[in-house]
Amino acid sequence: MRSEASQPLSLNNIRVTDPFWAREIGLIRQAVIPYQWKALHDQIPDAAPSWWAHNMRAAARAVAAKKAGKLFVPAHHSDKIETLPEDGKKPQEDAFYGFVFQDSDGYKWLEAVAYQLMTKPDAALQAQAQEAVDMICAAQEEDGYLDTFYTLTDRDRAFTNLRDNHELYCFGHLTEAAVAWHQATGKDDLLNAARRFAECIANKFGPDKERGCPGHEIAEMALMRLYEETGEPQWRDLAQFFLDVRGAEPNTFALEENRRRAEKGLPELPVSSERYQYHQAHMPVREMREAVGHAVRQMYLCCGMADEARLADDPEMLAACERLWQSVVSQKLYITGGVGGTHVGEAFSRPYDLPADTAYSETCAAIGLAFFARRMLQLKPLSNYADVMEQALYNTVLSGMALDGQSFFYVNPLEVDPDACETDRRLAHVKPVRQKWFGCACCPPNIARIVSSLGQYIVTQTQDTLFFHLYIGSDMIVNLGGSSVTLRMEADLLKNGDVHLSVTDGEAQGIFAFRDPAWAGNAHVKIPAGVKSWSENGYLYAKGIWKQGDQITIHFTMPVRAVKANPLVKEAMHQVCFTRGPMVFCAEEADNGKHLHLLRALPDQVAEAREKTMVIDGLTLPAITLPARRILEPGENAPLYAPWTPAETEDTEITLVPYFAWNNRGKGEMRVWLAAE
Ligand code: FUB
Ligand code: ZN
Repeated sequence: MRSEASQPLSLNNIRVTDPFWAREIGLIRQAVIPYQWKALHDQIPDAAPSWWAHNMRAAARAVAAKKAGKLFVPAHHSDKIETLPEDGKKPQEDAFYGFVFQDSDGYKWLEAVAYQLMTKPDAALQAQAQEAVDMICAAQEEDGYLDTFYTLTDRDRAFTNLRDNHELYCFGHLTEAAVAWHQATGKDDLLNAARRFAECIANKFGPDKERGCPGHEIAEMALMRLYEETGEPQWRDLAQFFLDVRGAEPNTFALEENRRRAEKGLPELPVSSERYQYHQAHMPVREMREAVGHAVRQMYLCCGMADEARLADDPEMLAACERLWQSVVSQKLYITGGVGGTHVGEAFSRPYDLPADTAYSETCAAIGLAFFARRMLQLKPLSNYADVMEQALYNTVLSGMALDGQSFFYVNPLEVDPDACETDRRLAHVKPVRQKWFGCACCPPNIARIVSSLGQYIVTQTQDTLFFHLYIGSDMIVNLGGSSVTLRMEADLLKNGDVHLSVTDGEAQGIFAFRDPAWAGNAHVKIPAGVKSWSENGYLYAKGIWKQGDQITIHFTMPVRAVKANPLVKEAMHQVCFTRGPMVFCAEEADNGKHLHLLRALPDQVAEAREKTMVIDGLTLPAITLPARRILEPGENAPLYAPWTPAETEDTEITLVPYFAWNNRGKGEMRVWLAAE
């Protein structure tokens, strides 16, 4: 273990009280979790089916039949599955439906529930989650294998297509849920199921066994977590094996593909790694420099790598993580904290290719970036990691869910014209309104789990230092240098940059380190007399003996900022975006009329910006108004082209709302980047 690494607090020891975020966490508990439970059971009218409960129950019946020595005849072969029953047909009871990774949706739901239970016990919710746990355990095969797709189609073909068929991905999500459930309830039913599946995997893959690695990463970080929870080193070893075999020659995905081709009498393909960028298997991970391929996969891989860097104190892996981080934040990050510039492969595009209207920016990818950032913070407290984590959380992660928690975005563009989305197939991936559910529903339960575990992103600690990464109001119990203190942080960044920390109980000696956010103007800090303070890597450190009644106040000024992109971002050339604190603001048709591209913002007059509030869906949110100009709309008979003349404009005012809150007032245009005068 890297000696100076910090750890998040257990969710038992931190309670979010922030006016905005406490509402979000409550919304997940009261509205989103019940809604998603229904979705997993296909009980949301007019929504895409989930098949989760169907597949789990069907797999449990198959497993029971096999245990009883009965012949189980699959309804489909694994090479030919149906995502939907044929038109008008009832689903077959013992058939698998949906994407191969459908199991993971319920695992994420369960993980979210576990975090909620840690924050606040709830017998009814726990009983519902227990039902899910029992369903999952019943679907586990005798040898520990647990993946309903293969159980219901063709178990003999398990582990033959790690590249595409996601059984290690489902294992990863199962394990994440199992650890959270164990921490929340002390129960080891699901943890044992995860362990048994892990054993089944470890019996097959490893340094002296078959070579192979996950086609969609997450097992790496999940195994590291299983190791941290159980102390059983074989799980860290398996994670390390998966990391090191990835991209090594001969490429394991190519080998398995050739085995499948041979069965069909097809010629072999080259076994080199070059063509596996999408899966981040194009080179050994320790050599990676650029974030490429499927964005969620890349982010989850980075998490596993960062865990390895921390848990094995592996400097080579840390250096690779730092390079990948730089690649993302200096060339491939949307201002909204999203990643993944192209829908082709749901992937990172080339450097600086960050289109606004065709953006992919999958909600899960922003969540993955926040996971990665927290892990980098654990390794080294540099404020840039927290800045980006905050940027992802306050913007793209939140925009993935409606303010009422009943509909979701998978893709998070920075510019939307509903007419274009509905008529132009190049924009088929961009939905102008949030959806009730998705055939591929990875994002909604991912939002539920990250928001429910928000407490783990606010602070991390070493033995003697508590790092305040996010200014989100919360109460916490912390052990510093062997003594326990209770702290209350009050903050509400939706309103202003005032942060107030008080020691409400106990006494301890140690250091508090406060991040100086990139968005802050000036910081005015008041610390008790006699406390030594200094600044380092974007954190203000304060060392002293902290006792009940001690107070620290920080006032960060939070001006409205006009922001431009690096000129190499072609899509944002001559455009400006307005931000305040961690929030990116956008213009919506509801406030500014149609044809938002005709607006000309005036970045030089940003000092004229007026902050106000606006009630959207019953929630009071910050808004900004700014002086602007608007190009006059051409008359009906205006020619398509005409000799150049300066555009005719009129003075106007634009109103901007937080990006996360867009599309909560019906369908309409939206723009983050506005043409700059
Ligand atoms: O493949 C599993 C999940 O489905 C990915 O993370 C998402 O991008 C979606 O493709
Ligand atoms: Zn997703």
